[in-house]
Amino acid sequence: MTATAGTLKHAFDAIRRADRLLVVAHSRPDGDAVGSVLACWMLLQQMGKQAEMALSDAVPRIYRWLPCSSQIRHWSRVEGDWDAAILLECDSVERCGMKGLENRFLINIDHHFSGRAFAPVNWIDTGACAVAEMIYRLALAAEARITPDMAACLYSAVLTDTGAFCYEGTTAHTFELAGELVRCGAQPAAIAQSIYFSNSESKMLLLGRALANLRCAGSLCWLWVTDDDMLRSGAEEQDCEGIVNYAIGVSRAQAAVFLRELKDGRFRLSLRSKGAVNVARIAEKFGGGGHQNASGCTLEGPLAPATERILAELRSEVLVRAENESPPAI
Ligand SMILES: [Mn+2]
Repeated sequence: MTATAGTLKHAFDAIRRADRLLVVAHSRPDGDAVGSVLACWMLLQQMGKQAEMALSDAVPRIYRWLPCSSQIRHWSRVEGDWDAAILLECDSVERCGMKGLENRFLINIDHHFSGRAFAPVNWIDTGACAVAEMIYRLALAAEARITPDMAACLYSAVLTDTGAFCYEGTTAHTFELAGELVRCGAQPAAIAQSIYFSNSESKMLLLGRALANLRCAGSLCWLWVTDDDMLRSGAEEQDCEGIVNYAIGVSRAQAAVFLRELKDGRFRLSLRSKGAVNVARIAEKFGGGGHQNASGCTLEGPLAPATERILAELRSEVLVRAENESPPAI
């Protein structure tokens, strides 16, 4: 299933025609969203455009060192007059969490399986390892110079969106792209240090609480934190990033889920899987989205029925995959 609505050329032509462009990405931005918004904005500036970038949520702490990240506007409603708005990694206008985009000329650039051609211009490439790869290709099309700042933003996006080059879909091409970005000035060790070894104490305390809640049954592993856990460890939403990886890190785990209680009693879920087990499909069933091996969605509480609902879906997905594949050698 590859969405093929529009090509690089469509997106590039639309960008070329506009003078004033706004760049936005989805709410609760991840490394790909932040890095790609920044690199796209830098590219637009090189192209001589009047450009601004905005996100509905604050830039997570681990990405605030990225060049120019302090210039990202924090908006709940779009301000200003724009010829076009570039939406990165949004499967709908709503996904960016900002009002006031509905009647604007939109350019939709996405690499998710859940990507949809909702805008006048759509470029969806599910083969791209990160939306940053698409921004890189835009920069090549524009014959722009990949500056060290752009390279750092794009490299950080590729690094985080491939799970530090661990997820399915990481190919020789991914490393060629990463290599090119390093040649352009991205510094792998310094970037890894800033993203993976700069955690707050509150995040580590929260992780401890989550790990105390780790449960496994068959090839499923799950863990959770309540709002009380969040309060007691002094953690913020961004401190939940990556906790699910400890559950999928269990040897027998084929699929894993991390559940976080929200203030309104609902639960925010992060799903992970190994190999052919597809958690994007499950997240989409519940109104979320993402990639085959990494996705997210929100469920109604309380914890016990929410856990049962998601485990039932994961169990049947793992079973379907097991039936379609030859059994592993013992
Ligand atoms: Mn992405």
